[in-house]
Amino acid sequence: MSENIVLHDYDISRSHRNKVNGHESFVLWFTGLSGSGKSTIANKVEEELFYKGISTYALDGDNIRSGINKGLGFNKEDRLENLRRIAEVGKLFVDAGIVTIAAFVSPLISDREQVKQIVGKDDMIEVFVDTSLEECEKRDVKGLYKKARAGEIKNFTGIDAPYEAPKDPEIHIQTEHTEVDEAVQYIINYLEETHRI
Ligand code: PPS
Repeated sequence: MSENIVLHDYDISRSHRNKVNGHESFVLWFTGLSGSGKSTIANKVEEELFYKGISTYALDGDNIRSGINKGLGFNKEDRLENLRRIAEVGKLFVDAGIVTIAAFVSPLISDREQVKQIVGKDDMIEVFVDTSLEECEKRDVKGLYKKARAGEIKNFTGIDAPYEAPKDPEIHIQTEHTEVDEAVQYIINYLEETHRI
């Protein structure tokens, strides 16, 4: 803790907010390669939750990087800082009583461990959006793989920067064998069965 910083306790807490909202708050953290389908699935999961009357908010890679994390690049240190700030924001959202959907490449196990430490182990549900590099490259929705192969983008995850798959994610979606709607339903079922919603 920095010198001369004194934390204040406010009377209205997360548990008051959760009670009023009628549901728990937590971070649903999607990790996977660029183009794996993280944002597509995350977007539809948020929609399902929202129309069930749940307070939600989505934090997404490209959006965050053009705002709060503008200026951060894709080397190891910048990614760690990117994810540290997002985790801190996620923690605030959880305290605000909101089901927070986060979709970030978050390529390293140690990156995601840091997120877990900041958010709190019990408040983070890891969703591995598992799509092979071959498939992501074939889709190449944003044309980034082509640029990375041509050497126009450095440190591109899967090409010249590593992606470490989660060893024990709470939810594992293999997109090459699962339709988007099926994946969304699987995630909603998980949240219901584990009494998160
Ligand atoms: S990270 O690794 O978690 O800090 O990345 P993230 O904040 O999720 O940003 C990923 C999006 O940035 C675009 N992009 C790159 N991705 C990976 N590697 C490199 N070098 C890179 N440069 C730009 C890309 O559009 C990612 O978006 P998604 O939605 O994952 O495709």
